Amino acid sequence: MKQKILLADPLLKKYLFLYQKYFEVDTLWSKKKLNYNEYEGLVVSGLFKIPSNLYNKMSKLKIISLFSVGFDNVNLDICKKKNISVSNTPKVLTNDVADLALTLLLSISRNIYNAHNYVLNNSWEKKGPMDLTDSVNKKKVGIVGLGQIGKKFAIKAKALNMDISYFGPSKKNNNYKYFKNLKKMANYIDYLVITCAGGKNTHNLINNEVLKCMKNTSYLINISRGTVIDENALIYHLNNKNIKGAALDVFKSEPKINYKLKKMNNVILYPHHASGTHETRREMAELSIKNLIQYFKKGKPIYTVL
Ligand code: 8YV
Repeated sequence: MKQKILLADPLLKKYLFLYQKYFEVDTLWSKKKLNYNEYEGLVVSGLFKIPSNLYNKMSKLKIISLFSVGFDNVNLDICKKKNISVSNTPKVLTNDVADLALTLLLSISRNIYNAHNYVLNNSWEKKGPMDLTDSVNKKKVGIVGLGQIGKKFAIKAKALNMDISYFGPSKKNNNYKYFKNLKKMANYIDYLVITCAGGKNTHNLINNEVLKCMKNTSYLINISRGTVIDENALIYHLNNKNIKGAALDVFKSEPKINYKLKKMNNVILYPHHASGTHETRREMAELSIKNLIQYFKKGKPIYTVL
């Protein structure tokens, strides 16, 4: 008999047919009245904030299979108490997320968004050449959190002849420059690239004190979680041109974005879509299914968060 699982958010709609091959599936977005006590598995994306009453409503829940590598949207304390296993989808998204970090870095440096508009609104014809942009060649990039995505990003940035440094809890076995002190790194680099995990350990890690140390020629790129940055402090420093620009894939209260960010021309905004390619999302769906299958067979998913 197939296990009953619940898919939580419409982001998973496209892959419903894949889950249906192996499980009896209901979806939170259907109009159908659901009996929450039936489901043994719950699948959520990294964007889905699990309401706390859902843990209680789902009395048979055995596993939360994340359609993401990040798991800051899951209350691990409750899961531990209720003996709910939690799995995620690392590795399959690493390349695309690192690529997006690089895309944002290059786009903000070469002023792609304003350049595109410069052509569209005929400024090129009327005013002549646009303002010069910034080269990334030989520039210093500081990575906050050298995990799988940070490491992959470093390799790609190195290929652009960038000088790599990183900040994290411990020095790793590589040739990159290590900073134990984030403020010192913020002061040293031309690009601060945030790739660390979200959650309470990194909440507002990039605060006013860190931002104050950045140079007025430097840029900030965030593909981690909006919670890692004190967004009001960032807006203040961007407005005052203490930082040259920011390119952001994630936001504090996404998908609602602080209106002040929308008014700035020294930012590039991306809708939390770093893993949003056909290829990677398909692999994430397949891996989240494999996690469920292995859990139901062997009591342990392939990638265990808890
Ligand atoms: C997705 C993510 O955008 O993996 C993560 O942690 O945030 C992203 O891959 C998100 O999970 C959509 O499902």
